[in-house]
Amino acid sequence: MVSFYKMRECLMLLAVAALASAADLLPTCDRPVYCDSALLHQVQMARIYEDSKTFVDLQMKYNESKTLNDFEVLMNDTNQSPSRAQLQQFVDDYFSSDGELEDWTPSDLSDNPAFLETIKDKEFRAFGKGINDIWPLLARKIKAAVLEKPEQHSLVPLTHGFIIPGGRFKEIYYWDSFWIIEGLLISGMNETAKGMIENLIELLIKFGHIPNGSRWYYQERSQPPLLTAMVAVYYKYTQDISFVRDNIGHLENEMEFWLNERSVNVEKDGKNHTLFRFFAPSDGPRPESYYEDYSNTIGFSEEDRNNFYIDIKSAAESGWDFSTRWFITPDGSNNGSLTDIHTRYIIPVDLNAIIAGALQQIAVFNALLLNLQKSYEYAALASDLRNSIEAVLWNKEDSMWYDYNIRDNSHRKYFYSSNVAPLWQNAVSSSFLQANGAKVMTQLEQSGGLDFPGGVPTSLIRSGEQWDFPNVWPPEVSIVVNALENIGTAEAKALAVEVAQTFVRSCHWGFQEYKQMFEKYDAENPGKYGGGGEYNVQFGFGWSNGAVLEFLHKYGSVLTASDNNVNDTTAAPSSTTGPPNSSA
Ligand SMILES: *[C@@H]1O[C@H](CO)[C@@H](O)[C@H](O)[C@H]1NC(C)=O
Ligand SMILES: *[C@@H]1O[C@H](CO)[C@@H](O)[C@H](O)[C@H]1NC(C)=O
Ligand SMILES: *[C@@H]1O[C@H](CO)[C@@H](O)[C@H](O)[C@H]1NC(C)=O
Ligand SMILES: *[C@@H]1O[C@H](CO)[C@@H](O)[C@H](O)[C@H]1NC(C)=O
Ligand SMILES: *[C@@H]1O[C@H](CO)[C@@H](O)[C@H](O)[C@H]1NC(C)=O
Ligand SMILES: *[C@@H]1O[C@H](CO)[C@@H](O)[C@H](O)[C@H]1NC(C)=O
Ligand SMILES: CC(=O)N[C@H]1CO[C@H](CO)[C@@H](O)[C@@H]1O
Repeated sequence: MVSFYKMRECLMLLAVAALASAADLLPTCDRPVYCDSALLHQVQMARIYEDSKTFVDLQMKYNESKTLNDFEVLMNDTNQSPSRAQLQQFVDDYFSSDGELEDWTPSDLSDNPAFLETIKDKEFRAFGKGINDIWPLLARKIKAAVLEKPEQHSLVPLTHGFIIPGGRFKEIYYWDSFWIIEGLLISGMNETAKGMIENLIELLIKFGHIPNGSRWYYQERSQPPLLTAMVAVYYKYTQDISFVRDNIGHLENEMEFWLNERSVNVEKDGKNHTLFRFFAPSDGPRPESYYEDYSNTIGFSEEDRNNFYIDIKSAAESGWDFSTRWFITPDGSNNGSLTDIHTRYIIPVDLNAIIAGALQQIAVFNALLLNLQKSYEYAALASDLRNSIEAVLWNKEDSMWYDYNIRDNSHRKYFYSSNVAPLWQNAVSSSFLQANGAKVMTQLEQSGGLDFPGGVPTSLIRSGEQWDFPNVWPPEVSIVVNALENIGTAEAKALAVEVAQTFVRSCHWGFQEYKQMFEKYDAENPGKYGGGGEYNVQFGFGWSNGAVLEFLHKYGSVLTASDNNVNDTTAAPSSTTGPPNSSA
């Protein structure tokens, strides 16, 4: 591991170059059919499918060179402008939607996992069982056909079976997997959880980083780097030290990627700091949202268009696709629209907290493995980053962390659920926590973000984007609850329980009403799903199941399905409770 200090000089030069120019960009991926070709452009712009992701998920019937060559013939025959019907015909002749994944029954699935016994409220116990019963509906493995001709698929083959988020997200996704894995471990499915982690490590080995999801067209984008946190939670449940020993090198490699490719120097109060941002510098629209990205840039200059594509992919890398968090208007505010997206100029609180947490965890793992020198080095890196987070992202007057705008060196003083991520990731020193923990809690209470009956929204801005008000995203509720918990005071713990209870009740109502778990919820309407953004709400849903199981497991002895149940934890399940009859 090269130290921050040795890297610093060179990184600053790189960062400045990257900020200055969008030249010399790589294509989105090494598979032209799926990422960078006239074929992709024509098919996506003709809107052969309503959802742009549908086309890039098809498999080729012939090899890549035949497919591209025959398409060129069609282009030549039609004076470079094939009709919609001709394109449809080509797609039908050259692609198939046979399906690349098949259902899979995890061998460690249990009908009645032990954690259910610890849930006092009977309705919630039934809810926990209902969610446990969803796992097999979301379990997939790769079909043998994909392994025979992997070059004819956008899907990247993986060795182990896995749990998908659900709906249009039918492959393995990176940060979703953190909450899925925690849920699996609570359900007693330690082998499935381990297989999920091993799959992500296969992707890391193949690409040098973990892409957004297991598709070639996600190649150049990663996601919030929670791999180390996944290994930590797996270790917590299994004490499987040999797994840690076998994989610690990969965890270190992932940190190297972020350090080399995603760090920037930030000068503040006469001091230089190395911090991290989301940044996916590659050419062209996102293949799976090609029509949307291309249409958004009509009328742009070439430079603005390239910058837009990079910032939109960088925002997708954040997991928050999309949100006012990434908008910078000419006056520097977040009150804009998608064309104001400037992700590269924003130093995000959550990303930096996650990396600080990972560096510290790698130090702990190395200590357990008796690699003391390495442990010491990583602890120093973690401490360095914690100090930078405090120096740059912490706002003393408001007692809160904020994303930082490096274009005009200012805090973005808005409520975002991600603001408290340093507490979640233990990315604060204990003296800092002592001095400020209670103040952060007060600030959070006064922000208004905890005042909604459907859970904690990601922001308080009704922008129409899916990572803004009124949407409640399950992983973010988990971040806020754990942040409160980690403040450590009795008041903060009580508030954590309250926030968890509001959210679990909301999901429970939704589950009773619709027999579904949603990918996102509505802060103002408990049990209803959220909307906005570029696709419809998805069912399933991996991280929602994980977050609810986390809360039922953590607080099962005190949570209640309704105020009436407070003194009657054996209340009969309401007549509408039942298993989900469908999913994904
Ligand atoms: C692709 O398929 C064509 C026709 O089936 C064949 O002639 C060609 O050799 C193949 N090319 C590659 C690179 O496999
Ligand atoms: C398409 O037309 C161009 C220009 O005439 C030619 O160079 C190219 O070989 C043609 N492509 C195919 C696949 O026939
Ligand atoms: C997973 O859990 C089972 C049952 O508790 C146990 O027998 C097994 O050893 C565990 N596997 C690992 C990798 O910890
Ligand atoms: C921070 O880095 C810049 C760019 O290398 C350098 O000019 C500046 O002197 C540094 N500031 C401090 C306080 O070290
Ligand atoms: C945001 O911009 C819109 C349209 O320009 C304006 O109506 C609204 O008042 C602005 N909101 C804030 C909070 O500044
Ligand atoms: C539950 O019991 C406590 C103590 O007996 C009582 O004060 C409270 O009103 C009861 N709550 C409900 C909802 O019945
Ligand atoms: C837009 C993008 O890059 N693709 C996906 C990355 O993964 C998340 C799921 O975590 C999706 O929401 C994005 O659409």
